[in-house]
Amino acid sequence: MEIKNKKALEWIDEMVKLCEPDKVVFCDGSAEQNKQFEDDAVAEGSMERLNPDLLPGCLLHRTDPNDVARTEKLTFICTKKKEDAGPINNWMSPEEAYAETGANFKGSMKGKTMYVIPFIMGVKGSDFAKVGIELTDSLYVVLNMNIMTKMGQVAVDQLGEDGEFTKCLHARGDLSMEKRRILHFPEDNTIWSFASGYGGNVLLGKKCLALRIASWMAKQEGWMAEHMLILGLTNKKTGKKYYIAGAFPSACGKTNLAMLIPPKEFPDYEIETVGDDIAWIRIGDDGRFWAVNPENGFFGVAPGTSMKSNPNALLTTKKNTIFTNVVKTVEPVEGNVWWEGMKVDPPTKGIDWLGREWTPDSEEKGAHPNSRFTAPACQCPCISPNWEDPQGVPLSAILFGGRRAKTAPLVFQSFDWNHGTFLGATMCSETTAAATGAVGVVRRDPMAMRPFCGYDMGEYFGHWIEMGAKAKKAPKIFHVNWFKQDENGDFMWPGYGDNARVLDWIIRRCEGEAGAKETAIGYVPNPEDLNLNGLDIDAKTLDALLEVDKEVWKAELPGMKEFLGQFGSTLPAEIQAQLDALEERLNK
Ligand code: GTP
Ligand code: SPV
Ligand code: MN
Repeated sequence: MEIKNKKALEWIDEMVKLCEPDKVVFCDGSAEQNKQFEDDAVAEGSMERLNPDLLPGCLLHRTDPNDVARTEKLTFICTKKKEDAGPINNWMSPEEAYAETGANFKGSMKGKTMYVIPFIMGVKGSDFAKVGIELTDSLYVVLNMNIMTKMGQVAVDQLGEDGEFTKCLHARGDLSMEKRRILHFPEDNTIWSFASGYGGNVLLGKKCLALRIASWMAKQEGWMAEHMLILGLTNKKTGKKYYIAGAFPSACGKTNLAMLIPPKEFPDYEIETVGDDIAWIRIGDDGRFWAVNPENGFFGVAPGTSMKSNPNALLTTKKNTIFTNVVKTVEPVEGNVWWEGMKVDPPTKGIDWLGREWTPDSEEKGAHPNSRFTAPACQCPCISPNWEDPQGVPLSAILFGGRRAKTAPLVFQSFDWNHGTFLGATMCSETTAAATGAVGVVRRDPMAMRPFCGYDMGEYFGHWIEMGAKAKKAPKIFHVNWFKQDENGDFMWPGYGDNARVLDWIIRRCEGEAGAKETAIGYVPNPEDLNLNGLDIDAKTLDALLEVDKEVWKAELPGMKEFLGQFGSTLPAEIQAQLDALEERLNK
């Protein structure tokens, strides 16, 4: 493999001088070279091979115990002007960031190999794809990038002699929190990640490029980079096909919804998966929103994934998959994987995510709550035939949702685009194990992009308003909540496959066929508007799921005002107008 891009060669040279590796290896993406990388990773001890009869081509990795999730506090947007990062991003000046972490990169690869990973986010050959080059000292990164992106020669071809690319530099360093930094320099199209080995911090094509840097580019270039799943549904009666994108915060159900199987009593739809985490969206000539999944694989949450909850995800991981921080079984079978919520018998003896012996009697969980699988998207049994269409797929609806134990009903529809944008801007969710810090704390996570927006979020809301105004046929916007709880703290809605019933109402609303009642917060289905065929749910629970309590929503207003107030002059007038209108409706 030969890189002919002069800028790329110069930059690689410069970074080699900085990091001082003993050796530089170019990753060409070939099966032979990848096999060699696997063997090398096993030999150095960073990966273990799993049972080849049960899980052919699968590997296991354990991260450092203090390196199990994204570290949002150590993630920075480094723009010349602080205002450009906005009030809710961590900001550092580029000079300070380059100087501080540059000193840590200095000589950090002595005695090690630097791997050069050219990769594409997006569809090969598409003008809507972006090329990156990640330099790393981690084989775990190389092997994951090979699944999550289109890596090697294919990316070098796409880059050409004078193409643009995102400069991505990663070193494991000492894995200390003191030195750990995830730094984004959108003005330089550069990402630096130091002292972590956890997916979201180090697979720089994913959150760092395809969301933070891409959202910045998207704002300049007139498209959108969103933390969204994309699914297709075919109505089996009419044969009509629809696509929906959904923004739910980390570990709030995107992968599960993207692959759902409708319950057998409700066989009206067939679901196909286009993407499970990221959507790049542009307006087509027909005035619709067209969405592309820029990724090549799934980096999915393991715990809770079972043949009951998400068979398609589990089946995707049966070969060529990397498991991180799950239990490795020892007895009665050697070399299988297990995690909490897998709904199969745990091993009588296993090794937990910390590498300790584990049995079902052990007090602590065997798998880390944010343990993950990295699996090729093409292995998903329900992958959409259109998932690599360079044009993308046309969206009928956009969903916002999160974990709300109270307050938000199962589903409601916005009055229009600007109201929908307001719903996204004010959405809330309980924090999860996907990021370090407390779990279960309610926070505002606009469009599920709070940790991933590469610029001022007030400007980002403005971009949403503008995109809606530009599109002749923008998608309808809905809010969903699978996580409403009863007084005992149990989920009231069965979720998973039964979410197809909510998607059905959404599609019928888009077609102007389903009923709803108008409330202060939007259009909410009446119980009879939902198809609940074969679902065992009592009227009281259903009423509670669909309830809009004005007093509860009034109590939300101060929090919304405070949150939106932070943005000052960049908060679009349209969003302020939506807030005022909501207050007026609630007080009527
Ligand atoms: P990221 O990869 O972190 O962006 O997460 P994600 O949004 O793809 O989340 P995922 O689908 O992996 O779900 C995370 C957790 O939520 C898993 O433990 C699921 O079992 C659980 N979950 C998903 N859908 C539902 C649902 O409909 N109801 C309930 N109760 N739990 C769900
Ligand atoms: C998320 O946290 O939203 C993820 C996993 O999808 S990570 O890639 O680690 O960010
Ligand atoms: Mn995610």
